[in-house]
Amino acid sequence: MHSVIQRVAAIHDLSGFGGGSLSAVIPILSAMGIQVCSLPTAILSTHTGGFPDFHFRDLTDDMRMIISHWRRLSLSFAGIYSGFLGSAEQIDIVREFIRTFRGDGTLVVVDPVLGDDGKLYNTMDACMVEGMRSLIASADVITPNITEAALLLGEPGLPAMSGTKEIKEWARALSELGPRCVIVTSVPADHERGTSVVAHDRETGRYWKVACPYIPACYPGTGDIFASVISGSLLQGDSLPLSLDRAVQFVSMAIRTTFGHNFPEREGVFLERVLPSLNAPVSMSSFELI
Ligand code: PXL
Repeated sequence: MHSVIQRVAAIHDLSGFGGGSLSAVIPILSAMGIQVCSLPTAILSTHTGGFPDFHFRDLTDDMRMIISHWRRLSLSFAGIYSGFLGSAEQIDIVREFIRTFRGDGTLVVVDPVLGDDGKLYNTMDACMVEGMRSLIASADVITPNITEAALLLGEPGLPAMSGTKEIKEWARALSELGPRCVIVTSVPADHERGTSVVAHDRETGRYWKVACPYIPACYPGTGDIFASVISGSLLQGDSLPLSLDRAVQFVSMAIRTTFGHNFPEREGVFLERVLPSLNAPVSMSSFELI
């Protein structure tokens, strides 16, 4: 089984409407030929960004039961990939899950979902930030956006530019908290508009950057889409910079496909329209060493 298909434990919430979380993780990894075993952290009617009266059911107790069944089944995983967690207690559960199920060569990706645009998400607080800071110590790869990077480092503000000494410093400081690879998204670009993704691999000592094309829109769920493509790409054996390229190109295409239709941003991107492109080679590589 193991050599025929790779299996990933996906520890994320399930939001019914608005895209993101498991609604993105499952189709993306499936399209990349990876089997997804869902360990849901919460069930929501929608994501928390833009729908004020969303329904939220915490699944902390169910997670324990699911994990205990998986232990009895002696499941093993090529990857463990966590995202939005519903409570501080869940952080301890995920840490223990990693300790139990990590085998030789298991890739552990933690997307430290906490906030965006300089603010914490609705359901997050200082306790979740502290817990997430300790959880990333168990990860091989983390994918914070610039806001989450600042929160994890206890930095009061966001840096004004990428490619600078400061963002490299941040990536290095985050990797010193535990993960070998740090991938920071939504980094402000050195020119007026646009953002970039900056990554650091502690083992090679290298820093990479991929510029993201500018579009005047901000769709929820794109962070989950990005981290899912990174996870699938690394599991497929792509290098770190090629995985960055693949994820940036896929998210950009998803945003562009949606943007022309002028739908409300809170409804997310038309993921289904672009999923087939995950099986195409990276069209033009644009990563650079910084
Ligand atoms: O995209 C991260 C995310 C995941 N899950 C839920 C969210 C968000 C961001 O708002 O609300 C429920």
